[in-house]
Amino acid sequence: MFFTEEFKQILKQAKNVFVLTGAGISKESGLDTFRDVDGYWAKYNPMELASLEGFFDNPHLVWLWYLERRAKANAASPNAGHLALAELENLFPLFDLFTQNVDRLHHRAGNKNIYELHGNIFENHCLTCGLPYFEDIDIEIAIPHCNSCGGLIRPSVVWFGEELPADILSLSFTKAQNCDLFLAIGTSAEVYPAAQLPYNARNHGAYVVEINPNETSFTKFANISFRESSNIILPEIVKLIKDLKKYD
Ligand code: BV8
Ligand code: ZN
Repeated sequence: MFFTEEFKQILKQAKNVFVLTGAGISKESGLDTFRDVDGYWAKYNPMELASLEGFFDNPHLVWLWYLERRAKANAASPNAGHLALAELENLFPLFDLFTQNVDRLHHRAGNKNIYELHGNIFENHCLTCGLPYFEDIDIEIAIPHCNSCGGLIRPSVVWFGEELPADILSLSFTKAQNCDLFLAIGTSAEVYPAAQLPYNARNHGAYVVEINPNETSFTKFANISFRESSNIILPEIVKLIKDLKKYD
């Protein structure tokens, strides 16, 4: 794979790396992105299923969707792209991984500095009082209710129309403005406020790299955009950095 001298210089000098991942990095692990939902779910709009209204309208259907996705995420394995990011974390003095994904494949790949902007699909909590709910979710008879207040139990993801965790969101904006290298990997950069991060990084002087087999609305703002699959190019970038450090 060809890399420009400019890109090599950036990799050599980078001290503070910010990585933003979207559903595309988990595609090669067999997990669908929102856009290419298929099969049984094709007749539903994920934007409706992943929303409070959708849950209130049909909690049983929304729970079925999350239980199916939870099982798929459990059965999936981190791919070469996830594993490369785990190596990358150890190649820079400062490295933060903010993910829009809820599948926890970055945790299983071995990254440490992970921030989940949209929650995770494995945990549950009470919609009313927020209490975590650790029992198995069995929706055969009824939707589980909170043992403390009787509220409905929901998956611990951030739904459309819901605020992101305030501490993680403000940290992401601060770090995006202070990084010198920003990698936007496998995201359509269409879901806000996460999609704002690469623009903020660019406006504060970071070198912004996009990795996506397709063009996105962000492509023209990136310093460099690789029309590549993350599981292919990320291991190449790790190898390049190791070679650059070896001969430095
Ligand atoms: C908020 C968890 C405000 C759930 C997710 C109108 C009505 C309601 C809201 C809005 C509205 N207009 C704007 C909004 C705000 C809304 C928004 O931005 N909507 C967009 C669609 C316009 N945002 C919100 O609602 C957020 N909250 O704004 O609150 C507020 C303020 C005050 C008070 C109250 C509220 C909450 C957003 C979080 C939603 N939850 N996930 C779950 O997973 O079930 S978002 C979900 O969709 C994913 O996490 C992902 O981030 C996003 C997009 O999904 P995908 O398309 O699958 O993924 P992605 O975008 O990453 O694209 C995949 C990419 O991968 C593609 O580009 C593809 O080319 C690429 N790819 C494919 N293969 C590969 C690859 N890349 C690399 N390698 C490959 N091999
Ligand atoms: Zn409760």
